[in-house]
Amino acid sequence: MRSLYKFGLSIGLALGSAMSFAGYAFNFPEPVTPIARETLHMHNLVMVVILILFFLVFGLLIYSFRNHRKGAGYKAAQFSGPKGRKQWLWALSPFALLFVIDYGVFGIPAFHAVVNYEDTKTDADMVVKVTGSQWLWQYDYPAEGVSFTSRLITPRDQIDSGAAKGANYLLEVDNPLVLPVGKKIRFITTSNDVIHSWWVPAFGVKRDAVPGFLREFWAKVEKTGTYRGQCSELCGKEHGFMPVVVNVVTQEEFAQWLASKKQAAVPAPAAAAAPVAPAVVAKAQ
Ligand SMILES: [Cu+2]
Repeated sequence: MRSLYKFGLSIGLALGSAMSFAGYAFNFPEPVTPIARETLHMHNLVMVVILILFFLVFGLLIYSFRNHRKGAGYKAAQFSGPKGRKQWLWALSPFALLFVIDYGVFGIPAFHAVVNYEDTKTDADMVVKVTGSQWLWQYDYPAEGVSFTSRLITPRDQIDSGAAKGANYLLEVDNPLVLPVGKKIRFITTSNDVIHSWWVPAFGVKRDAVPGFLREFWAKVEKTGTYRGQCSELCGKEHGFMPVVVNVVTQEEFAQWLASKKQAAVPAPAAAAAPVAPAVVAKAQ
């Protein structure tokens, strides 16, 4: 009894401390893409079915322990002779039930979700390439000719020397990824060094960025806003310092942002006319 009490207390404390972490919640974040919604539905479906099975099985078990015990004078059933056939019924019916639940109730929607997740090409509106590096993300818009890196900007003293932590501690970057709302974005991901993983919980996407491979995923974000995520594959010393921030904006705002990025990428006429270009200097050294 004492050990049971201790067990209960430790579980309570563990849950209590987990809840005190800001930003951590028990449920999924609000889904903003078709994939995230499907994933959440799948999760809820499985959760409901396994809870029903849990209470059914344990209810039956506890009922039998109480009412069918020898101490209460219960006579054990004999499964020999012609009654033996019934035994097979009891052995096979849970198997059949689990088969139907696994393949029918879970399997079909899960299959649909996986196929949908992998379908990056149908009706894709634009392509964004995501490259993981130790320890930042690089974003390229190949068709638009825009590319930039995205690094953590949380001040070092918040991390190292106990300065008060900001609202988006470790989840803030210099150049967030900008996407238009309601467009299907086909992401292609890879890495420059080790395996990273691009993850935005509200999008329901997480895909490993593997050096030497191009892997794909997609997102069609239905709501404007700022979404945050993290690298979710342990990738070295600063794995915890390469967050993902995505600004989802309207079509017009996206067009404006794209134009401003393109302008920044074109060197100013004065710089282009300079006698020695920086690249030449670098080569000469
Ligand atoms: Cu990483």
